[in-house]
Amino acid sequence: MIQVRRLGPQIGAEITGVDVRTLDDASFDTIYRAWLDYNVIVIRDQKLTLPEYVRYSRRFGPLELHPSKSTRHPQAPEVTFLGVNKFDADGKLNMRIYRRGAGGWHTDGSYEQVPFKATQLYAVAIPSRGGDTYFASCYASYAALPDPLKQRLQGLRGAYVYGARIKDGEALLNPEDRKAPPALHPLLRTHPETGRPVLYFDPNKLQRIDGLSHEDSERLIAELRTYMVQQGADYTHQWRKGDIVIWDNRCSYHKAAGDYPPEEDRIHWRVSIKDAA
Ligand SMILES: O=C(O)CCC(=O)C(=O)O
Ligand SMILES: [Fe+2]
Repeated sequence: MIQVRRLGPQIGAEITGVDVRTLDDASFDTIYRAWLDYNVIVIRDQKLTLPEYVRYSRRFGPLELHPSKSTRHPQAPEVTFLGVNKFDADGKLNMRIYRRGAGGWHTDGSYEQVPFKATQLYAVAIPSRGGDTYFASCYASYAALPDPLKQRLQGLRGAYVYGARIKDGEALLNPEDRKAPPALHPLLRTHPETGRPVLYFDPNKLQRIDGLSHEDSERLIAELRTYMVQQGADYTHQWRKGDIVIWDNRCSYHKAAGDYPPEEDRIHWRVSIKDAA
């Protein structure tokens, strides 16, 4: 019997009593609704092959091929490997792989013309300690903005490029994929399915705020950073092997802790789910 249990005060819910390989439509609807309500959904104890994972993921929408081609799964290009090939040939820890997603609060796919609807991770190997993923609500960020700031943000758009604001941010891209033009998105967006307003913001990939001087853009970016994580609107996920976690990139921020023992494995299969254009 499917059950939904709230995890954080505003975001995060755990689903129990399901095997995603044999889920009927009514149970999937329950998961999808809970996902819209709680933004981050955890399903424990799943034992999946790669094709089973891909098949389940597609129920949320078509899958996007991630631009980091070198980290795509060799047998399924729509799946990205996280935590694989962590050591270079000379035995040195590759920090781009080890700390992937740990460079700061962000939302996935903001550099796309249509940003990713969702990201889903399946935990294949989990270290003995550390390696959590942190989540925060963009609805709460919007709600915390003072009215004059909301007014200033009306009509402003961010220009997003993969890795724009982190050192060697494009390192996981092939050289030929590094010069994509920025994607422009309003800083205040309405979630297409819930109709609720959000602060849509990703300082890692935000090259500049369109139409502002460099100084004004930098000042506003610094100011908006302070609204990303609101007290009582976060959730920390402590992974167990077999967990599936899906988050809504249209209304949540996340980051990896990036703190687990590097000699241990932390491996996820990741899919990026497309939004309707
Ligand atoms: O590994 C994690 O905890 C999250 C990594 C991340 O940011 C992502 O997969 O988009
Ligand atoms: Fe991410």
